[in-house]
Amino acid sequence: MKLVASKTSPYARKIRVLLAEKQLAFEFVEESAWNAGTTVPRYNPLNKIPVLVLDDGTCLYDSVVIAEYLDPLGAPSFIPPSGLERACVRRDEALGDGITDAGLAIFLERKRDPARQDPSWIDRQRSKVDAGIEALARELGGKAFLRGDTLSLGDVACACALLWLEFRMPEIAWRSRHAALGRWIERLESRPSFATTRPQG
Ligand SMILES: N[C@@H](CCC(=O)N[C@@H](CS)C(=O)NCC(=O)O)C(=O)O
Repeated sequence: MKLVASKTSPYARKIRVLLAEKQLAFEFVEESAWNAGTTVPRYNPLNKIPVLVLDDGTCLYDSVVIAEYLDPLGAPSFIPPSGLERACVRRDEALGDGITDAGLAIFLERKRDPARQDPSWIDRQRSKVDAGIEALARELGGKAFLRGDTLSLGDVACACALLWLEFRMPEIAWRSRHAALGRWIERLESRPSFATTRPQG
């Protein structure tokens, strides 16, 4: 299988971490939807990465669908099999992805000509980022992981979101407000799956 992705996308990092944790072999096709002449629409009509291209040519997007497909392919599993436990991990994933969505909306708005930027839109998205981080900090409390005593998909998604914010918007400085989140993320960053997928570029 091939992963079409950039080395900066937090959604793609979520998938790269899962692939590394499960030690699944794949070809990395480095692409961005923003490149002139991008090939991403060949794989995803929505022109977004990540896309997982299976050996028979099937293209899977988005990252939520790719995670669903990968989870049973190799140990360990990062999504509980059923019920409320599963829903809570998927909710944690939605929280991480939602923080990323709001952060990305700010990042893209700030790339526009300053005269055309909408400060009220930026504030709206910023309040989602801040409330999302607060909710994550409450959910984690002083625990080592969000759910139980092992890494789950929710930890991966939320950590990728916060580390991307730090990469693109260091002024948010969430570590200074949330020491427990800082300790949690330091432990995750020491895993080879996170250490080898740091955003570059
Ligand atoms: N919900 C999607 C979001 C994917 C996404 O927005 N990817 C960004 C890169 S970080 C992208 O390719 N954006 C291109 C665009 O919006 O045109 C997922 O989880 O895969």
